[in-house]
Amino acid sequence: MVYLPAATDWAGILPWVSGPARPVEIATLLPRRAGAQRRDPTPFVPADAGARSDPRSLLPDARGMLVLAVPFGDPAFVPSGAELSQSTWGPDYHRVIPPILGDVLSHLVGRRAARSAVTQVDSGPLEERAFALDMGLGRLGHNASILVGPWGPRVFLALALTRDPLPEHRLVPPGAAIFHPHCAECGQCLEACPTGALAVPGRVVALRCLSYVSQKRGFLPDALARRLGGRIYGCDECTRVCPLGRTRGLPMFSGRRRDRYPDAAGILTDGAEQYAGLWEGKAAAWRGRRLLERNAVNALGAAGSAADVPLLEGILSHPSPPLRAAAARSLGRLAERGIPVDLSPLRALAEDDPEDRVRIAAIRAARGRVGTPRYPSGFRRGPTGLH
Ligand code: B12
Ligand code: SF4
Ligand code: SF4
Repeated sequence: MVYLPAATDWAGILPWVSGPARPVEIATLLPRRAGAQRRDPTPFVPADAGARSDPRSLLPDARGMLVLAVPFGDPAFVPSGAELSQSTWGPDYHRVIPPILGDVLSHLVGRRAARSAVTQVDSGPLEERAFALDMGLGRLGHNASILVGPWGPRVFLALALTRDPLPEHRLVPPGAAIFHPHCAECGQCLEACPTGALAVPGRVVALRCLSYVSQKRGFLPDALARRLGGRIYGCDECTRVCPLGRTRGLPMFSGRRRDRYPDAAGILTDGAEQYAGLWEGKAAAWRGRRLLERNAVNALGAAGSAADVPLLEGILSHPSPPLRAAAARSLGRLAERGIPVDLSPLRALAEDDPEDRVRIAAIRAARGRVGTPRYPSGFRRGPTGLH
């Protein structure tokens, strides 16, 4: 059963801040960003820094802003096998948090003002972490997330813009250091990152981040496929290790069995109706079934067993080249793990497949050189100047 507190209780149990809706000074946070954005573009971020930093790009007559942190996940959970990011556990947060924002606003400024508010939850132009920082909700972590109270990085950020001013309410005093003070002597997230994507504390190299890799359609980059391992969607490594995230999230986002132990083979074999029953309305499904299938094929190589070999062999003739390449790689990985695999279909694929990238994956798999990691994990510590 989902625990839903009465409307006015949300404001009592969730951390929030409010104040005037002024453009946020992300220049201090994004000094070297213009160049980095060119080198490291993702389709999920608008290029225009002005639109990301000015609330008027979402609501032209905005005067007040509320920023809410909604805790998710379970710090005690240790993943094994196929894995779904805790940020996708439960109902899709993009869909269920806006009404919660409305409830908190109703409590603060009344129903009428709440009804005319405009909300953004990981779905609009505004740079949510920058507003959360500026409004005093939390501090920036070396893992590039905003750390809030006993949940640390395990919070969704959500914004609401109002046409009326909101009273100023901060949790972190103005002028406090940007980084959380604990980060200076911790660094666990930097060391845990499987791809070295956190080469500079507080900044993610998006194209190397497994969360991004898991959401990008098409071929899995060869050098990152092995690092992606059993991940079906997202990556929790730099969130999971953070010692500041020690408290469970809201019950609705704390994970039922099917979230905690996703069925990778099921993603590939379920009929349309069964798939829809399990995945429709889930945050992890926003990029479509084909993407989850590709990641599931990859996950079977890392976490599957001999029972998965026939399924993977069947996928070698799938019409989707990224799936064929992933299947070849996964069969190679199972062989590497000592599971009996007939390598002749891989050799045939290496000869006959019309796609270069499939042939290359098959050649490497048949030779036992699957996705040799190019990126080192771990990190070299250096000064950031922001403490
Ligand atoms: C695009 C995006 C991604 C991309 C790119 C990440 C990235 N580089 O920002 C990918 C797919 C990789 C991603 C991954 C994840 N994301 Co994301 N993502 C976003 C999104 C949609 C936009 C962020 C953005 O504009 N990035 C581009 C630029 C501006 O980012 P940046 O270069 O890293 O710059 C920021 C900081 O690094 C820092 N910074 C910049 N320059 C410098 C320089 C120095 C010296 C320092 C110290 C800092 C610094 O300040 C900047 C402003 O915040 C936001 C939602 C939103 N609309 O804001 C969610 C959001 C940031 N993601 C979120 C989450 C939960 C995740 C994941 C944990 C999901 C998962 N488990 O798989 C991972 C975590 C990866 C990580 N360690 O940050 C949450 C973070 C919540 C929180 N507590 O902070 C957000 C806010 C969504 C939400 N509403 O809850 N994400
Ligand atoms: S790869 Fe994983 S651990 Fe590294 S920054 Fe991305 S989400 Fe964090
Ligand atoms: S793991 Fe450590 S260094 Fe990383 S964000 Fe958490 S407290 Fe900071």
